[in-house]
Amino acid sequence: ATTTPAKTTTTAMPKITVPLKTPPEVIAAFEASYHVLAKELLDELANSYKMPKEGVERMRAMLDHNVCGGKMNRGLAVVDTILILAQAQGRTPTQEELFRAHVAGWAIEWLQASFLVADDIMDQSHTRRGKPCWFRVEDVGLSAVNDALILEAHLFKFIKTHFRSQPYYADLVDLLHEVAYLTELGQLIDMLTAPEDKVDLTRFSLDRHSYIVLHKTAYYSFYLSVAMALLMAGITDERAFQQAKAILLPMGEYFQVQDDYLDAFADPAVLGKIGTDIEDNKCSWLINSALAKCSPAQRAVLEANYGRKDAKCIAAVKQIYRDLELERAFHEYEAASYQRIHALIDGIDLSLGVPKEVYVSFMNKVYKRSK
Ligand code: GPP
Ligand code: MG
Ligand code: MG
Ligand code: MG
Repeated sequence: ATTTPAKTTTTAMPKITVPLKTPPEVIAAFEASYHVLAKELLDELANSYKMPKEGVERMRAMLDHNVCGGKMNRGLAVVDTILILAQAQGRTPTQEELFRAHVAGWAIEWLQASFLVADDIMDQSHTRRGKPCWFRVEDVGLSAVNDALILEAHLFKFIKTHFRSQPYYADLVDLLHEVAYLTELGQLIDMLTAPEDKVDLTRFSLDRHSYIVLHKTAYYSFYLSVAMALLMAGITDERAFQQAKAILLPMGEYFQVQDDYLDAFADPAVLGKIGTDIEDNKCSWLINSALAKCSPAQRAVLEANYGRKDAKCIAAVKQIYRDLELERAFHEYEAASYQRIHALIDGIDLSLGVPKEVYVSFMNKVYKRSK
């Protein structure tokens, strides 16, 4: 009951079944590889870098706090894609291929950890994955800035260890650098559009929102997983990468709109983080939708209360969101996005060697999520 019916395609691809959820044994194997990579990094610190024991222990705590405990959608998407691509070729991946898929998946999870540690400082957030943000942990503080830099350095270390003998190693490293850069550009515009204590709602627009979410989220959260798997599967046709972007970037945009929606409307106990977009003056999907629908009087309330670190102001903005029925608007957007993305998937060129199931499986992970 956990599988979608296999779809028959017009080309001669073998039958592929996509589990609605990644099976628990696939998740357990992926998690086991985290411990392998963390141990490699920590052993190297002690042995090659002669780091004092105290430093190694601090690094271990930093990794456990920041890399673990997430949904692992991005990392598992690499594994799922490798499994589906192998199935399409009528074979099962070797143990080495599977382990390399894990390493590539953890590279994205490490990159994400690096971004989140930094993002939580910039957004002055409180909790993440049900725990205090790393910079709020006692004795961490702004040394978390260095930890964010270390997390990024780590992934290039273990990518080198496990991929340097592969013919696509340079392409893989280049892809990671490019996607990290795109994410940082998105974060720049996110921050620039949300100055503290300078609320100017005319700064916001859906165009600005699209630029931000495409860059800060869609590339690293969606395109990167599949692009890494394509490189690993030996797919070199540029059109396969363009096709992946054409589907996964809209999927990433949808995902960040969900993130913006959940920021104000989800239960923090379920979401694992407390929303800060209203007080942080963020160019969120919700404020843009509110501005498109509000009356002049409601706009005045938003002007007076948005971007202020005061519980009463936040409540006033949320009340306008409710009065404008933005929850309903979001659910309409969600249904329309689902249709649009499935239409994109249905239109793919199967001759490029990437079955639809790669994209269906990714969409299954995020559609109607509550955290
Ligand atoms: C999500 O923004 C985007 C990121 C976490 C990327 C950050 C990129 C850097 C280069 C630091 P968000 O602030 O809405 O995420 P969240 O809601 O999880 O805090
Ligand atoms: Mg944030
Ligand atoms: Mg942010
Ligand atoms: Mg957010």
